[in-house]
Amino acid sequence: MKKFYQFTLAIAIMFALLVSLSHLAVAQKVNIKGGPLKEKDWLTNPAEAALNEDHSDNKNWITKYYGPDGNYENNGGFAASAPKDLIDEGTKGKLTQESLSTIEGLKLTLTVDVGWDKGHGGPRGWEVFEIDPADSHHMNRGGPGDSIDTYGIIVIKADQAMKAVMSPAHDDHAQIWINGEKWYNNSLWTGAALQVDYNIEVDLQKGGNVVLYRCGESGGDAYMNLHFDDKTHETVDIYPDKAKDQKSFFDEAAGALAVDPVGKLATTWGDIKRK
Ligand SMILES: [Ca+2]
Ligand SMILES: [Ca+2]
Ligand SMILES: [Ca+2]
Repeated sequence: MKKFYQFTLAIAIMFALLVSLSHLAVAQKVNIKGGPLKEKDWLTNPAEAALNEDHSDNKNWITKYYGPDGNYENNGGFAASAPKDLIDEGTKGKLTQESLSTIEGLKLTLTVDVGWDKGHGGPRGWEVFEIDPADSHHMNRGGPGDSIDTYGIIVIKADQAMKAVMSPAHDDHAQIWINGEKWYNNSLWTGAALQVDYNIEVDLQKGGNVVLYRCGESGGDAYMNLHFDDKTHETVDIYPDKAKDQKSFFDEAAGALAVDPVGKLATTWGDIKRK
C-alpha cells in the first residue's frame, strides 16, 4: 500500500512539473506595465530593453481593421508626422486620436469623414480593410509604399474588466490608444513583421473597448501588426470579424458599442446613422 502512495505521489509531482513547464513554454514576457502613458511620455520610446521575440507561430495576429479608406500620404517621414494628430487635421477638430479611440468618437465616424488635402492622399471615408500580417509591406494598401501613415481600429468586447497583454510588431513608428488613453509609443521598427519587442499589459473595460493603432512609415518595410495574449483571444470578441464595410462593421459590433445597459442592445448602424 505504501508503495502505491509513493508511486501516486511521484506521478502527481511529475504531472505538476510538466504543467508548469508547458506554461513556461507559452508564456510571453510582459516587459511594460503600469500604463497608460502619462502625457509627458506620449512621444517617448519605451525605456525597457527590446525583447526581439519571434511570434511567427502565433495564430492570433489581427487581420482586419476599420479605418480611413486610404493612407495619409507624403507625411514627410515618420519623425516629422508622428507628433501631428492627423485625425484632428483631417476632421478639423471634430475628432482627435484620443476621442477616436472611444465608443462615442468611433460612432462619429458614421457622419464625419477625413478631409485630408490632395497632397496628403485626399478625402477619405471609412472602410474595413484586411492585411496579411506576414507581408512586410502590407501598409501600402494599393497606394504609395513610402512616407505614409496608416490608422486602424479594432473593437474588443469583454464580458468583464480584465488585464490583457498586447504584442505589436511594426515598421516604423507605432502609436496605440485604447479607450481614449495612449498605451504605446515606439518610433523604432521591431525588426520583422512578426517580431515583438514589447508585450504591454493593458486594461480592458467591461463591454466595448476601442483600440486605435497608428503606424508611420518613412521607407523600406511598412507593417503594423498586433495580437493579444491567448487567454484574451479565448475570452473576448474582436471586430471587425466578418464585416466587409462600415455598415456591416457597426452592425456586428453593435452589442459592444451600445451605451445602454447590458440586455438592451438594440443599437444598430441604422439607429446611429439616424441620430
Ligand atoms: Ca527587435
Ligand atoms: Ca515602404
Ligand atoms: Ca519602414
